[in-house]
Amino acid sequence: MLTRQQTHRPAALVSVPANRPPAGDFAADMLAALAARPRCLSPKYFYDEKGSALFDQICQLPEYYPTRAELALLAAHAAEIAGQIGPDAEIVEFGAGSLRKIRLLLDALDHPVRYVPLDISGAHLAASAKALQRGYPGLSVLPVVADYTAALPLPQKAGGAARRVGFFPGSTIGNLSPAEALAFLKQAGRALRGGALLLGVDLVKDPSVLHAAYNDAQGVTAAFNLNLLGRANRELDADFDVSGFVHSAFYNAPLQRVEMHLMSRRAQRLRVCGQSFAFAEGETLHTENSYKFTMGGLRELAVKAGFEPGPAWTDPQGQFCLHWLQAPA
Ligand code: AVI
Repeated sequence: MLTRQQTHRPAALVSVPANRPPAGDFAADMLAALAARPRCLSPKYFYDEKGSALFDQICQLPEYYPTRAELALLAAHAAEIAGQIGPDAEIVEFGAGSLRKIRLLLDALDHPVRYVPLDISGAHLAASAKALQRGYPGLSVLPVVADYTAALPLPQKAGGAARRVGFFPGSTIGNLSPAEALAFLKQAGRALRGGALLLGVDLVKDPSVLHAAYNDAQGVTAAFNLNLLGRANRELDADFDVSGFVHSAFYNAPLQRVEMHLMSRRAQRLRVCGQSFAFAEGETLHTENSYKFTMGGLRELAVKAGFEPGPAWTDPQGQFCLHWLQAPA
């Protein structure tokens, strides 16, 4: 469905037709998840307004190192990365959250022509884009509300843009299954033809570091996970007893991923959209996978999708990596 984003914005921040994810998807996907075994729901439903705000808090947590590690890499290598991007580029950011990272790039770039942030959370994106526009009044900012894992409803490349460069930070690609990640990269390769993708990925590391990052002491990650049930209660005529579930997150080493689940504390019944479901004690709804990568594994995936890997920037502890991937010509 093509809709027009309704926001009040300054002149350069134009409204765009966007592929807004149909509201009905959450209901259908939640019902399908509850009917299936094992029960699994896409992590994209975390990001309602409250979930997006909780995720911003996660990024500030002492245990959640990826955001800090990636910001430090961008700050340290901005000039080199800007050299790869070149002058007069159009930057497309996938999953643009609070837009902190892009500022580091924009500050280093030689006359960026346009910035196109894509995100599933319309209200959050509009607010972030507006704030960014204030800091860069001369830059054309074109926010697009889209589930970029399903389709890339990108506008035509900006007139005067030398090349289109994608920016996919935060290791959000790790929230896709390997098959979905490959499909996304193939699609991105087509959209960025002749340009490149700057991709940030979290690296395989000591499981205790990963465990702490997804089980923070303040319980913000738990609140983020449990908000999914609150969201269902708010939006889906559901009656989840949120206190009847507990956040569970652990590293699955053979699959190189952190798994998040919501585990039922007791045997219980609940209703969603008029349908009744039972949870046994200890039964879970699997809410997220966060895949971790090796340098070689990521390069292999990129090559499979048609990209040509270029330079990669990583920190001395090997926590996080930014990959420069040349898109097909
Ligand atoms: C957005 N994404 C990359 C985060 C991650 O680490 O997988 C989401 C998250 N889940 C729990 N904490 C953060």
